[in-house]
Amino acid sequence: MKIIFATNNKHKLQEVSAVLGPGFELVTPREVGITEEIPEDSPTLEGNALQKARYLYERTGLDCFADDTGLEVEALGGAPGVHSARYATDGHDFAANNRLLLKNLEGKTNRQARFRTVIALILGGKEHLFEGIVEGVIDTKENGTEGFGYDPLFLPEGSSCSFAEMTAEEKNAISHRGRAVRKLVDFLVNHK
Ligand code: ITT
Repeated sequence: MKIIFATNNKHKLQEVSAVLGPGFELVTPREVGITEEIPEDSPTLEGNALQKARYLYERTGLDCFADDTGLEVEALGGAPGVHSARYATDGHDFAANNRLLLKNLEGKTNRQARFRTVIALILGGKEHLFEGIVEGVIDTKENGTEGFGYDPLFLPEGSSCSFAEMTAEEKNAISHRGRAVRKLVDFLVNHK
C-alpha cells in the first residue's frame, strides 16, 4: 500500500518505515511535488497533525498521514509541548533545545516527562487520529548519540538508558511514535 507521510525529518521517516514494515510504501511530500514547508501553527499536537494531513490531501487527493510530537515536562507545566521543535531557537536546533531544557530544570527534583505523538490519517477522504505516549524522566545530562531531538536526555520509565543509547528497534518497541504507528498499522491492515 502506497501512502504519503508528511515529514521532512529523516529520522522520523526511518523510524516510521521500520515499524510499518514492507507492506507499505512511504512517499514523501517532495516525491509528489510538494516542496514548500507544510504549515503547522495550531496550538495542539492534534491540530498540527490534522493540518499537515489535510494540506497534503487537499493538494493530492491521496491517502496520507502526518504526525506531531511534543515533549511534555511536568515541572514546566507541559512545556515545551507543541513548541518542542522551536523551544530554544526558530529552527530545529536539537543541541540548543537540550541545553535550554537542562537549564530550565536546574534544581528541580520533579523530572517527570512524557513524549506524546499524535498521528492524523486521511484514508479514502476520512480522518482518523492515533496517539502514542511514553512516560519517563529528564536526566541531568545528555547520554548517547542515537536517535534525535531530546533523546539523549529522556530516560523511559524503568530504564537507566536514554533513548539515544538504544538501538532504533529498542526505541521503537517502547516509544511514543512506535506506539502510535502500531495503532496506525493495525487500523490500516483492517481497512485495506
Ligand atoms: P516534521 O514536522 O518535519 O515531521 P519535526 O522535527 O518538526 O519534523 P515534530 O514536530 O513531530 O518533528 O517534533 C517536534 C520536536 O520534538 C522535534 O524537532 C524534536 O526536537 C522533538 N522530538 C520529536 N520526536 C522525538 C523523538 O522521538 N525523540 C526525541 N525528540 C523528539
